[in-house]
Formats: sequence, C-alpha cells, structure tokens
Amino acid sequence: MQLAKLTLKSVRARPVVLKLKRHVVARIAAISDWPLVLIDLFTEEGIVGRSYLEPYTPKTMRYLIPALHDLGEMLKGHQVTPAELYAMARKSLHFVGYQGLSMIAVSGLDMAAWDALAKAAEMPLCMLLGGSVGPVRAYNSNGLWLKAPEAVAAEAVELRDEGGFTGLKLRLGRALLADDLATVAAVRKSVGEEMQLMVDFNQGLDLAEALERCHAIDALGLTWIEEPIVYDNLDGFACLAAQLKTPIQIGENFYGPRDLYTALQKKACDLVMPDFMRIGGVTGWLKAAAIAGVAGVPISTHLYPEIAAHVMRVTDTAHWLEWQDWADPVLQRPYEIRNGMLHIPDVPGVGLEWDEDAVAAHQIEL
Ligand code: SMN
Ligand code: MG
Repeated sequence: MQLAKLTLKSVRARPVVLKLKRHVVARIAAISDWPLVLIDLFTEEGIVGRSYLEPYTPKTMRYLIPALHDLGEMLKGHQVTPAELYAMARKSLHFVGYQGLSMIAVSGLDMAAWDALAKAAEMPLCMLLGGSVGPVRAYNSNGLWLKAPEAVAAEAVELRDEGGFTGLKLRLGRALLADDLATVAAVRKSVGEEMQLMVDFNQGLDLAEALERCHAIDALGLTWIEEPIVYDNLDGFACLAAQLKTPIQIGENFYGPRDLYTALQKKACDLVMPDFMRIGGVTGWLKAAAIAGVAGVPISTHLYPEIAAHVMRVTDTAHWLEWQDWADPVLQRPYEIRNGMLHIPDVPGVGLEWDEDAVAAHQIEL
C-alpha cells in the first residue's frame, strides 16, 4: 500500500458551545458553557482531517478562528506533511510570539493534519506513529469541582462507575483548608483505599498558602498535587517539589516542548501533563514526550482524550490519560471507556467525525 500524497486545500473552523453536565467550579473560574472550535482540513484528494480546540471561553474563538483560517490560506497548496506545516505555521507567527493563541492555532492545525495523513495511510493514528491499537489507562476528570464534601463524595462514586475507573481527580482550593481536608476524607471513604486520587488546585494559591495546604495533604497518599500556584512561577514550584513527598504535577500550561524542558531543568515538578492545544498538537507532543522520556519523568495528558489515546500508545513514560467526555455531544462515535481504560477505535485517523445535526444545534455566531 502506498501512502497517498495529500495537498492542503482549505481549513474550516467552526465555533460551537456545549452545556457542561457538571459545571467547572475552580478557585480561579467557573464555567458552564464549553467552547469548541471544530476544525476540518480539506485536501485536494478529498480526505478531510479533523481536530478540535477547547479554548475555555467562547470569546476566545473570535480571535482563534480567523487565525486558523489565515494559516489555511497561507498553507494552501502545500503537501500535508505535519512536521513541516507545524514549522511553517510557527514561523509565520514568529514576530507575534510563539506562545499563547499563536501556539493554540498551530496545534489545532497540526492535529487535523495528522488525522488527514493517518486517514490517507488507512490506519489509526497510533499505528502511523509506530504503535498499535490498544487500551490506555485513564482517570476520570469529569467532575469533583469545589462543592460540599458530601456532594463530592457521592459524585466520586458516580464517576468511578462511569467506566470502572481506578483513578479520579478532585479539585481543591476551598475558602477553608478544613473543607478541602474533609472533602478528601469523604471521597476516600466513598470510593475506598484502592482508588488513585489526584488533586488539582487550578493555580489558585499563593506560595505561602500552597506550602501550608500541600503539607497538610502530604500524608494522604495522593497520586499527585497539581498546579497549586500560578503556572509560570517555576521557582515556586521548585520550592514545593523539594519539600513535598507527594509528586508535584504541572504542564497543562506548557506552551511548546521547551517549556517542559525548562520546567525539568528547574526541578519544578515530578510529573508533567501537557495539553494538546498548548504543547503543539501531535508534533509538539512527540517532541515533549521525548524530553520527558529521556529524563525518566512520567507524562500524562490534559484534555483532548481522543488524540491523547493515540500518542500515549507511543509514549515511553506514559502515565495517565485524563478522561473528559465534554466533546462527546458533537461526535458521531464517542470513544469507549471500559475497566478504566480508553479504547481507541480501529478506524483510519483519530476517529473524530462530527455529528452534523449536533453541530448545527450548537454552532454560535461570533
Ligand atoms: C481543568 C480542565 C478543564 C477546565 C478547567 C480546568 C483542569 C484539569 O485544570 O487539569 O483538568
Ligand atoms: Mg489542571
């Protein structure tokens, strides 16, 4: 079989907003409406590559969508060679800056390009990357926001039973430390000692408060403590990582592989968890995962569970996949979870196809 050459014809990006079943309630923000940018990368050969971006606030789509369309215009006529498209797209935004929305737009384009290429190769993306189709261990991150301890404990049982999960992530950072402690205790009681529990402060604390709170939970056997302080305070993270025995987890705010490299050099964390729209899509992930791999640092994924499952199959130090079903309402075939594992469908590409009726129902005017 020969891998057909593909030529980029155009890029279409559409804004949709979905209602979250369980609202995000974190120290730093509350979210009830979840924005998705649906990307279709059309080729002259008729193959369509698909990806989505989750930019947190619907307004952001006003800037992101024109940027994606501009990249499509610029790259029109170019062969769909993801590593080259990634480099060209980044360079075109060099003077604006490599981070922020520039990287987010490049990441969306990159993921759609890889999907197109895998479809042309008639194999699941994980196989094109040199791996095999198989299960990927996931924790459920669909809820457990800042609610009363008893409500969180009851929801933990619900989330465990959504797919036989062996790991759950709860959010901390309530006004009173005592309420955070009561929540962890209540969840332990409801789901048992065997369950792996991750906690995420969503950058909500200052360093002094983080030291106090992290020490207070350090003996609870938690799998990791995520982002207790603002994401770019690497010196602060290094201070926390040096003092605590629970692993410190960061990475959802790494913009590109070099941020991961810098964090490891500064000993700012024990674990890393890049996000696909910030690390640079599949291309950025592969570069970042190589750095984590040679450093021997376990790497987990942030959001984007479908693309995450494929790359985790070829990631040396693969740790946990973050499961969130938030894009499911616009997918023709949501991924399956069984026994705490995410199952990659054995279809060409990533396996993302839009349910166009659902898209029409949720598309918004910007
Ligand atoms: C998160 C994810 C999605 C929305 C808000 C916060 C969180 C995580 O940081 O790690 O899941
Ligand atoms: Mg987080």
